[in-house]
Amino acid sequence: MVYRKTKKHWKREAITFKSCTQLKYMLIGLVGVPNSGKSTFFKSATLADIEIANYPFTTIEPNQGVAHITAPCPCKMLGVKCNPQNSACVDGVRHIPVKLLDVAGLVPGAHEGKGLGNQFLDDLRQADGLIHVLDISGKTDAEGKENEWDPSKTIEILENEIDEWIYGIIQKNYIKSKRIAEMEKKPIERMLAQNLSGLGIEEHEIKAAMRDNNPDEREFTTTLRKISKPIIIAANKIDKSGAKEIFEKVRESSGEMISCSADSELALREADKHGLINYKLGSSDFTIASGNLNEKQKAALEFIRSNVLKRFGTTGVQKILNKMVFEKLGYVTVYPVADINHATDKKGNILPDVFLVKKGTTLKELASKVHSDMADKFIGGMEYKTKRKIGAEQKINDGDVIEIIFGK
Ligand SMILES: Nc1nc2c(ncn2[C@@H]2O[C@H](COP(=O)(O)OP(=O)(O)OP(=O)(O)O)[C@@H](O)[C@H]2O)c(=O)[nH]1
Ligand SMILES: [Mg+2]
Repeated sequence: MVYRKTKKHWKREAITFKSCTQLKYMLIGLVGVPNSGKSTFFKSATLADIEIANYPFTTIEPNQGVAHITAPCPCKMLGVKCNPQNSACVDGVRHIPVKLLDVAGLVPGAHEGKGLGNQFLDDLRQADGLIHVLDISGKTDAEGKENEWDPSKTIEILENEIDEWIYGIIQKNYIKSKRIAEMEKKPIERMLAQNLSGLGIEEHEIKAAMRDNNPDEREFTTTLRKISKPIIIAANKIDKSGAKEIFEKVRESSGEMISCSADSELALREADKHGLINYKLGSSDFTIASGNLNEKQKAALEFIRSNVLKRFGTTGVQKILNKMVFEKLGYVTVYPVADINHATDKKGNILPDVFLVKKGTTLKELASKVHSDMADKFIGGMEYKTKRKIGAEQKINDGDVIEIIFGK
């Protein structure tokens, strides 16, 4: 299902998301110059019906949809059969929903209104992290046109545009925040955090960025963006000839990036959806499931197997989504249950819900996320594997199954 930003559709989304027992849906934004493959990445991860084309500015209105990150489900280790309610389990792998946002292409000078400008970036204000979809085959220039081009230049340009956008917002709020902070004798980082809450930036992140620079300095924005909206580079179109060599060169000069073939992922996901192949999220191979494949389809799939999966391990799409949530943003999974002996909710569903919480979250903090109104009745918790009591300040481990105990 895809959600577009019309009032009607946002409303539909709110209803869908509210019915799940997941308090915060991670929001991951896709950014990049036009024609780099953002919509292809989006479609491969959400299977939403959206437009993809080989010319710049195909996407104008943002597309929002649900993708899934994957993590080992405790059901396998515990030897139980689970009944997931807010997620899915496929052969012992939990598929956890996250929101994905695909926006229009960004060109140099967008912050001054070039191309489609950067107004549409406002849709990314609440993004937890950004995936920069980059054409690593060196055939898309910074305007999204087909030209020989060094992709390392695109990295610089894109990050600069994002930073200019955030810098503009900070400057609009800094003077006001400073004045109020002085008047009310409050820390500037608190006032600024209040004014920047629409950007999803928190006080401790502002404080960390202020160690090196003042908020009116441009460097402050770059530091703050790195802390609060990390970027992963998806080195897309790795399937094209010559792309691997450029990938290795750019990685040396520009740092970490993950090879990606969104186009291959889309072909595999669609073939799997239509029952032609068996292909699991993030897998390094697939099997043929139907005799209905014609010679052309077989050849296309074999090409993906030998040219992408065998050479690069996977298509990269799942690896990038997982890396964003678990490594860059530092989340772990936890499975709250109502009955620790059977790992069930009140209705008897086994391992019903998975929550994503930041590494280092304590049991008490988890309790306040699960039952926001019951913090004062909180007593403690029990962990499923050890059947031991755990205290309020104990930190959650990845994959923990926990019963939170409340007083009456
Ligand atoms: N070979 C190859 N082509 C790709 C890949 N990903 C996308 N493409 C092609 O690149 C072109 C642009 O793809 P889109 O997904 O529409 O790009 P976009 O970044 O959304 O473009 P705008 O909406 O215009 O900003 C299309 O012809 C895609 O088929 C890939 O992994 N490999
Ligand atoms: Mg697009």
